[in-house]
Amino acid sequence: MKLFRNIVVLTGTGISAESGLPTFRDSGGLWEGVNPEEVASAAAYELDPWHVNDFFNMRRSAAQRVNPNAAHFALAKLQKTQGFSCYLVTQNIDDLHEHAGSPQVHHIHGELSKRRCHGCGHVCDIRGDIDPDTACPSCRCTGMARPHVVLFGEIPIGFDKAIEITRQCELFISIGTSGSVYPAANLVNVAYDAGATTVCANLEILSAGMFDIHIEGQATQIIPNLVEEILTGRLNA
Ligand code: BV8
Ligand code: ZN
Repeated sequence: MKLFRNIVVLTGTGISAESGLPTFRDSGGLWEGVNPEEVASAAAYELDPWHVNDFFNMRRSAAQRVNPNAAHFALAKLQKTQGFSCYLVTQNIDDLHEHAGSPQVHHIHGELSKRRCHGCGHVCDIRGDIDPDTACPSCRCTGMARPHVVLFGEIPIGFDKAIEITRQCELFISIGTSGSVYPAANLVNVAYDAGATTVCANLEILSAGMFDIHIEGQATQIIPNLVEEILTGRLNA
């Protein structure tokens, strides 16, 4: 057993599934019957911005109707416990980690609760739908509002920083992600190559990536236990 104090956690949609938000690749997921390239790619946005906006308006309205679950709360507790450093990187665009009290959340794929001006890049908060006539508060132009979300083909937000912090961690935990999307899916390899212990906590066991430990199950069951093991130095690594 070992006490880990310098931790990086990467989450995916699986951690929000029990809050009622769909994942992408499970049955009934967001990509079932939808071609991601048509609603979540840079090319799709250039071709038909309002088709892309509609897709994320639907996602934003769903995300505003759900609450964080025990897994989100457990991670917030780990982050707030004296003596532990836990850097949270999420691929999720919902704000359930924030609502669970996480003091730091790095959204490498953006956030539904923010919109960006396609003209000047100004980012501001948004609650309801993005509509075509919304004027940018900075450059005042209309018809250029888009979700502040990283589409396929776009550059993840602050990824160099995520790599830098992952390189220095002792423990890397991947929660509720299929590891299908790059470069996020590479973070476990960065941690492994830097000598960290790597943990995959997921509903299904993944063959991808260099994981030392696999914990299979629903996030609300396995994550509170995992956090307790980390806090009490009982993680069997
Ligand atoms: C980039 C937007 C250059 C917001 C997302 C060919 C090969 C390799 C790579 C590529 C390629 N062709 C193109 C690429 C690059 C591409 C990519 O990786 N494509 C994939 C599909 C092959 N990547 C990009 O375009 C990225 N940009 O590469 O730019 C660059 C690179 C480096 C540095 C600078 C520039 C941009 C990627 C971002 C795309 N935007 N989302 C949104 O809609 O949310 S991706 C989207 O899918 C998510 O954000 C997330 O990142 C990704 C994966 O989703 P998951 O969260 O893992 O969800 P999934 O359904 O897949 O899995 C859920 C898991 O949870 C399952 O395993 C399930 O078992 C588990 N689960 C379910 N329930 C529970 C559970 N676990 C626990 N408890 C439960 N209850
Ligand atoms: Zn603007």
